[in-house]
Amino acid sequence: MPQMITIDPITRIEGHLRIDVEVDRGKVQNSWSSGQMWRGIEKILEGRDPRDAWIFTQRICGVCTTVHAIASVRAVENALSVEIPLNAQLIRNLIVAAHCLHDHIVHFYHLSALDWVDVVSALKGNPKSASKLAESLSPWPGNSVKELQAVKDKLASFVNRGQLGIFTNGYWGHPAMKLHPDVNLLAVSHYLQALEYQRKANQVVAILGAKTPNIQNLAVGGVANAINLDNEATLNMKKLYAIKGLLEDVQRFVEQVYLVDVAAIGAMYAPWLSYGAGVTNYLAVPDLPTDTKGTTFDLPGGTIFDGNLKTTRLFESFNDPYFRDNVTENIARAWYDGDWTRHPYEEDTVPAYSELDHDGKYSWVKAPRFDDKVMQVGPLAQVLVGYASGHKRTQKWANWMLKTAGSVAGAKLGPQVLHSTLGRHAARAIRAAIIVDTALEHWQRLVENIGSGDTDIFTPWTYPKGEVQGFGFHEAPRGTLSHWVVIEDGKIKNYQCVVPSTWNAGPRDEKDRKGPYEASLIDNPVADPGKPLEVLRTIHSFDPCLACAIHTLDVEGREVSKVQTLV
Ligand code: NFE
Ligand code: MG
Repeated sequence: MPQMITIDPITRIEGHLRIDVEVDRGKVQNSWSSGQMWRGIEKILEGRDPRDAWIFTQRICGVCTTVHAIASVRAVENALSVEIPLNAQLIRNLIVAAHCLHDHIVHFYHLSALDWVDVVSALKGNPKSASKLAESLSPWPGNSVKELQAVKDKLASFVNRGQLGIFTNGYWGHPAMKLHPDVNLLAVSHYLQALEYQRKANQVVAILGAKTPNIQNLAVGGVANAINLDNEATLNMKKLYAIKGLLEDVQRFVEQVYLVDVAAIGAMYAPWLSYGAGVTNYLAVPDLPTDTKGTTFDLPGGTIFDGNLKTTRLFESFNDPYFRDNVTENIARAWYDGDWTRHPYEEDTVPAYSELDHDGKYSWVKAPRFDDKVMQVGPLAQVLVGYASGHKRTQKWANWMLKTAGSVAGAKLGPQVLHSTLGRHAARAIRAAIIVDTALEHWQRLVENIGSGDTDIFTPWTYPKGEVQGFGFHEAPRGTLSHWVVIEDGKIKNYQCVVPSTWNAGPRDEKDRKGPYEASLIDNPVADPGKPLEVLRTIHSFDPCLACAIHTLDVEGREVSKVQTLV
């Protein structure tokens, strides 16, 4: 008998996501992804000054505030044809790189590792053999017997007091948990250490952005970081060297802990390299621009269709018509008035809630499409585009990952294994390594540019009369983010955000094609329908953020039925 399992809300994510799966013969046969809340940022922006849009849009989400600020200023600058100074470009790049490092570390350790790591089993780990295993894989000084013993003692004291503190409510002892107690002990100790390193990355955002979450230093036309090496209050060598030190600490953690953990844990769960592919059309946008116009980038972006790396086509600039002309959103199955497919410049936002109906409308999330195709976005898309296009850093770290995981698993792994649930985790770690290396290089460029006497941070501009439109994209931690703005006589006429989690969490469309979350769940095993851990594994691998996906919160606070509340 098929069984319907509802997980509502899915937690250890940002926002409110409901997943329904139909399970039969131990496997998922059908699935629905539903965003369960609504806000109105895009409506709030209508009629306002486009210079303020970045401040509003970064309130879309409590997790990725920065990314909406960046996409917004890029969109308005694109509409006004404003070119920003090199210092501004590099300062923005350092902020988005650091934000992304914080985000990827938090995602792996704090939001998803406990789908794979059994905290209670770590109590049976042996600090001596765990340390020996770790030292065979990495020079990280935090893997000592003493360190691991301390973590084990801390865990034991939680359990002896009858509570696991932050680790309460996990699926401990679930049959799908497969790691050796020593590996669980190591992973729990890295979970705690990761808290320190995500903070270091975020400190970089705070130093340059003046505050985090919700940076304060942007302006349409540049940044507001005055540069004067002889002044305590401005961006000076002291602050620049603090940033360098923090990034180097994070780089060591990424190389010696994060990458190694993902490779080793991934290898120990090898069957998950064949579940969860779902949609294998991929979309990523280029980022970390190296010039003032946005025509050269250190992170490539583009499209891949049907999982075929030979189809890779790159986006060339912040103005590329291949991106601009191919994005649409469809609302046939989403709670908005109508059933249209429209380009973001042409969209309107008219909420129309009705009951959740699997055969009709069932989500607040729209269904974005690229050239009428369902696309998966996120680190995997970006890494595959980089790998296929010969991007050196991507190839270096992706090959490292495949080789290391392969040697632990005792198998030869090629890039095709990345189309999977674990592939998304691997890609996020690979991307963190690429980004921290690139950030340090951009730090060097910034210091050299300032050293050459350039302290320019802002390009003055004025609003044109009449109507102009622009788009800005950013490869955010969860994937391709784009903001679209129509400006009339210096006021916002229309504003649309097409967000990474919207691409991935979106519902079916007018042709009944499933979105990426939905498609990725088909054929996932489910050992115990009362504890659908495997469903969480695949959904968490995307790093869902529903606040972003819907950028809207029901003002009437409509309650939806909670069938099951799980970790
Ligand atoms: Ni709210 Fe976000 C990112 C954006 S979402 S976390 O990354 O944009 O999908
Ligand atoms: Mg939107």
